[in-house]
Amino acid sequence: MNRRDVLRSGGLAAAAALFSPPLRASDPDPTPRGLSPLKIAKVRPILTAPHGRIRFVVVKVETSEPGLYGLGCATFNQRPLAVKTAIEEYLDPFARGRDVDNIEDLWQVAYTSSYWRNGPVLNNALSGLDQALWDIKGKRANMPVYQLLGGKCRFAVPCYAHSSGRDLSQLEDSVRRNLERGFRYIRIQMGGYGSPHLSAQADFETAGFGLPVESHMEAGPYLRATPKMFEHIRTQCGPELELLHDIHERVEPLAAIQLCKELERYRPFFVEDPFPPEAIGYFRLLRQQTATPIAMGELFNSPHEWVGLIAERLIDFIRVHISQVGGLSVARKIATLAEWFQVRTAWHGPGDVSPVGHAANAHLDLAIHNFGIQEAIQFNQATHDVFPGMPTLKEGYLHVNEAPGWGVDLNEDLARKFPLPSDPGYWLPVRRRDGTAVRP
Ligand code: GCO
Ligand code: MG
Repeated sequence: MNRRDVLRSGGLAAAAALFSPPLRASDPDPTPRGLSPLKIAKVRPILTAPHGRIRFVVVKVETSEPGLYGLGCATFNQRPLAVKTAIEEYLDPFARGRDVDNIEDLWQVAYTSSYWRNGPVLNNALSGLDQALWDIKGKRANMPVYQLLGGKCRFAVPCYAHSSGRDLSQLEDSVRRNLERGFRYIRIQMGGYGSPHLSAQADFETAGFGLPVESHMEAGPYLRATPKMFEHIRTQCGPELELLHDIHERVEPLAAIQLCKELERYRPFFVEDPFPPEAIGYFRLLRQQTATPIAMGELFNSPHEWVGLIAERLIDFIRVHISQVGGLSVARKIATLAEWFQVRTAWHGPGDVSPVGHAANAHLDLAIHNFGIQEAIQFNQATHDVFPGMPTLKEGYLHVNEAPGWGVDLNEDLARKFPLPSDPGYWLPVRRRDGTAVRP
């Protein structure tokens, strides 16, 4: 075939062949340059807290090539030292000497190396390793990770901002500020999850039950205030704005269903976490009664939690915390599964995901078709200094840079200047009036 025939037939592969003949197995050395065998030399946790009280855990994987390393997020704010131990005592000895290129194989064998699996501590450790290997692969390919995943489906990542206020006027001010900053998707809460300040009398406190730092929340005031909050913001800020809300599992399942039904008329973009993971059986009942779009999953650790919800179309947005499910390798499979069921993604992106984890969220967001929305945080300057190259938020969009891998580095000298807070980081209970603890 001559050049003109190739162009006429329109065969892209044939056209490419004119310029660069493909490698064949019979060629003397079919190994593409840049993929000479490389081994894992060390898997090391780095703990740092430049963003206030948030305890970042980042894994650094060093390789047998001096200076070539990768970073991964293993942040579990409530148990950082348990993750550190899992990495130092178990994952590092397990991974050393293995091939850096075979990410999927390494993930599979490390996953079952504890025999018992799918728990938050080990999943975070595994995510640190997994994401660091993707970072290394990007550096070896000289490409950002989103390119390895197939390239961009959008120019940048649309994000939602958080707005909160103790009363409606404070909340409205916060929404207006976010609109001015360029956000078009805004999560609205009345003074934190479940509006604890709306609940006046805490009999358990008077009785000396529990600890003074623990908070009180009654379901009634929250359930009455939330539709009014939507009504107010819709009326004052108009129909264009996309509104989101996080129930944060703080009410009984049927109360959550009633609330989702009431909110349907305000056309929320999504309502998040109506039930705790132990109550996922209620999603079927919820679905039968309302078309309010539902986001779920930040507390998930196991495929047993997300596979059925997706395959039965019981949720609209899957919002797992990528390090809690074991890393990028798992999240991209979840996204692929979800695509065929018209479930979109909304990866968990709060302050307690490290900048490396936010980069992983964003690279995946760029490359998948069924992206829905991304939760994002405006980190302080200290965090940007510790993690040079981290994604940046502009006009409601998250941008990654074009450097190979995640494009994020870690300044270890600076990271050491931000040690973890001295308290362990417990998730403190929220109690009902009589002291009963509410399960998040
Ligand atoms: C969200 C959340 C978080 C979690 C936190 C737990 O952003 O949707 O629910 O704020 O509560 O990440 O550590
Ligand atoms: Mg949430």
